[in-house]
Amino acid sequence: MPSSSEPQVHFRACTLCEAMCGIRIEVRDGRVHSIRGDEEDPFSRGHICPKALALRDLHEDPDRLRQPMRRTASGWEPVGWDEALDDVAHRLYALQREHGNNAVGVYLGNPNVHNLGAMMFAPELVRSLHTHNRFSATSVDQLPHQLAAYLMFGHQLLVPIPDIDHTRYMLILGANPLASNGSMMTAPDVRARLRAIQQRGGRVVVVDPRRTETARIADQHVFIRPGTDALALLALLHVALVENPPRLGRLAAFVDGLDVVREQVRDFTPEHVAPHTGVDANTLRALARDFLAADGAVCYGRMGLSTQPFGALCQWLITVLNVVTGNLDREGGALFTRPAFDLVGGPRALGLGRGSLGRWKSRVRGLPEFAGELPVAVLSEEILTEGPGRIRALVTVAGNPALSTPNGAQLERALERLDFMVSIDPYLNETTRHAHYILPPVSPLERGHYDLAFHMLAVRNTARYAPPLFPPGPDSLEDWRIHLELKHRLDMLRHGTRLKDTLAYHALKRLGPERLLDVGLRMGPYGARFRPFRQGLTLAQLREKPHGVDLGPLKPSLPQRLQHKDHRIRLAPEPLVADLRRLRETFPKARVSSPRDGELLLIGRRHLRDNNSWLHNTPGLVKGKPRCTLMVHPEDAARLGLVEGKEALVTSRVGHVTVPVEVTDDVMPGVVSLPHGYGHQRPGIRLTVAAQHAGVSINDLTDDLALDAVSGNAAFSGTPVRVTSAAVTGVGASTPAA
Ligand SMILES: Nc1nc2c(c(=O)[nH]1)N[C@H]1C(S)=C(S)[C@@H](COP(=O)(O)OP(=O)(O)OC[C@H]3O[C@@H](n4cnc5c(=O)[nH]c(N)nc54)[C@H](O)[C@@H]3O)O[C@H]1N2
Ligand SMILES: Nc1nc2c(c(=O)[nH]1)N[C@H]1C(S)=C(S)[C@@H](COP(=O)(O)OP(=O)(O)OC[C@H]3O[C@@H](n4cnc5c(=O)[nH]c(N)nc54)[C@H](O)[C@@H]3O)O[C@H]1N2
Ligand code: SF4
Ligand SMILES: [Mo]
Repeated sequence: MPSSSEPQVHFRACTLCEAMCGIRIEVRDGRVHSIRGDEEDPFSRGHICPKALALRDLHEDPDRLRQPMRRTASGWEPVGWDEALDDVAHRLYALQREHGNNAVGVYLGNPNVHNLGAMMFAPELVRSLHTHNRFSATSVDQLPHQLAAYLMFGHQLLVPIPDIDHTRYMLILGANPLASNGSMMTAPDVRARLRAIQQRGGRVVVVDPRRTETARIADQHVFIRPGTDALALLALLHVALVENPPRLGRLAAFVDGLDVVREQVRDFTPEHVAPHTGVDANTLRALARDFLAADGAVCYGRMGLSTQPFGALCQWLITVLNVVTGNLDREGGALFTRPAFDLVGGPRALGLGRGSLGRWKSRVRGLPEFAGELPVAVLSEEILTEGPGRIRALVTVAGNPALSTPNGAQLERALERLDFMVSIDPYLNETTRHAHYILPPVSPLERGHYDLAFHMLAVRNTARYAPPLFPPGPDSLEDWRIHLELKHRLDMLRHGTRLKDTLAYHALKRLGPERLLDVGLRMGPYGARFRPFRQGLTLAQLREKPHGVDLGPLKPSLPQRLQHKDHRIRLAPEPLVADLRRLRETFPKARVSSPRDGELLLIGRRHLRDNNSWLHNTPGLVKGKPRCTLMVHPEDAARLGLVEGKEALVTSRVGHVTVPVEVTDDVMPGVVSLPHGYGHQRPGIRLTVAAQHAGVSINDLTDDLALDAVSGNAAFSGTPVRVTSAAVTGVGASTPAA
């Protein structure tokens, strides 16, 4: 570890987004001097984005909490770890004894999946809470992908990944990888990879209600009305299956349900769906024709498709399109990964459950669990609605649901009603300000790192481990230690001191994430265990390869890789086929649905320099023009009297915000766009820089009642709103938060 004044160089992967770019950190005098792209990383080849430098800023941020904090009548006070952990465990357990285990809720946020220790130990903490009220950012994000994978392939993480490096036709719906750097598709330097498709004679097509950064470099951009993609996909399938013979190729031997799908798509002609989607029938036919003609085509859809009222249908139909055109499990289509630490096919104890559906239901709205979790959109009603089983205490782990979940303002009112709340988080922010305790982990540079999640989703098989760059402070704990310490205390309160719990605690503490990682690597597909006479992959080997190792391109792996017992693909899972009825009712043939008079449809957006809600405290990332603006089409602006740079009042069923207008024909007429992750004007937060770039929270407008009915995922896209000039109405404040 660096200590002398000699410059030292350290290699690791950036943990801020899914691209897992290799970075080269130069340390001088014990401080980060520079962060650059690692040219020798076989996967990212030197690529980084402006966010990488935030790793230094996070490490040095004076606002970052470095010891546990307790909220008192007179404000926050630091407190020792043992005292904090003991008190937290006691208070959680006391509430469970009095009101039942479900009185405690838990929410896991996105950064957990970028954290090796949290990936391994947060599930332990969650299990030790013995509650059905488990929530995570999954249900405001990729839940439809996981549900479709579970139903079709038998495992929630067996998600097909676009073979971006070999495809000749990439149809992208509701994703903006040039800003997001790719999602459910780990692909550092997406721009170069998309360009390469074009250079080898292929095409990139983007379907999006906004002409995004990605749409700008695509060969074709198609506007679509928010929330109607399932119809467009059905029309593509109509052309592929009804007007053409199916081309499953070798997949035909292990696909069930083709006839059901063909029957279902029969009436979804391009002509039928065109008035609803706003995409004309000729365009849809041309898309289908090009897709069918390409030697290696892939359809890929992300947030814009997952977070709409038919999110699960969208993700299902995307995969169906890839299957029936013979593009699943082939080079240039969509393939499954074969990661060194395999969360799907590896030993059960080290993997993630296959998934499950409807083992229990939420108390108030009766929504089914998926993979042990309930949709986070019900969290606030589960706190606010009286009666037995009400959530009275909450544990948040690396999450900011006040800004990241629908109707965040209502959730904040609910958080104030809790008897007890604890947050494992480095910041005093919009969510954690409601907690009684905040337990801060070490900085990202003070922990070892291996991407358990994103190697699962990467467009190439690689593996990389990095040890901590800086030794953790003397009185600081990594996330996993906080999880383990809390779990141990809860176990002891619940069961008394049992020998097996004590042994397990000490064993896990000694092993830590690194030793478990080593076991997983050895037992994985490249591991030493299966190759006794040859060298296989171990952690020790990875330690010697600081740039990571290349394990080759994605390869066909079916039917062996399928996780249903019969190793077959279920093309027409019952819950998804059944949901087509709701789609038909929502978009009847006879009548074209249009937004109610005067209503616009709100969609979100991401910017390269934002990272969900929590990177706005980094000066380098918030400088420049304010980015939290409402994009409005010129026709709508003129009709509504909205002026560039002037404030508009945006109102939805659940709240209102006031935000500057940006007039641009990059959005479709009838559609407005706000970024998510802003809204730092809340009192009591300790985010000095972010508070000066507060913006407003889109989730003060999004509706906790708007869900994808099958998956329970939040349906952010297409929130109906009214927009007026704030100058006219004279309203000047955004939705008051608790
Ligand atoms: N309207 C709308 N809402 C959205 C989205 C959208 O597109 N539109 N996107 C959704 C998506 S895709 C996601 S993933 C969610 C994200 O939702 P969340 O995960 O709830 O929110 P984040 O903004 O990622 O906040 C992460 C929190 O973790 C803390 N943190 C950061 N690093 C660490 C760490 O190493 N350890 C610990 N313990 N804490 C850490 C931060 O301080 C912050 O409080 O938001 C969703 N919300
Ligand atoms: N810079 C940056 N990078 C990030 C993040 C970040 O906050 N900032 N967040 C990370 C996370 S957690 C995630 S999950 C990923 C998300 O990665 P992406 O999904 O690629 O990111 P988004 O920008 O949300 O892209 C969604 C797109 O869907 C479009 N859209 C909205 N509604 C509809 C619709 O109804 N139909 C169609 N066809 N399109 C629609 C939007 O206009 C937008 O362009 O990004 C990750 N990377
Ligand atoms: S693209 Fe993502 S992983 Fe790469 S440097 Fe930027 S934030 Fe980090
Ligand atoms: Mo996400």
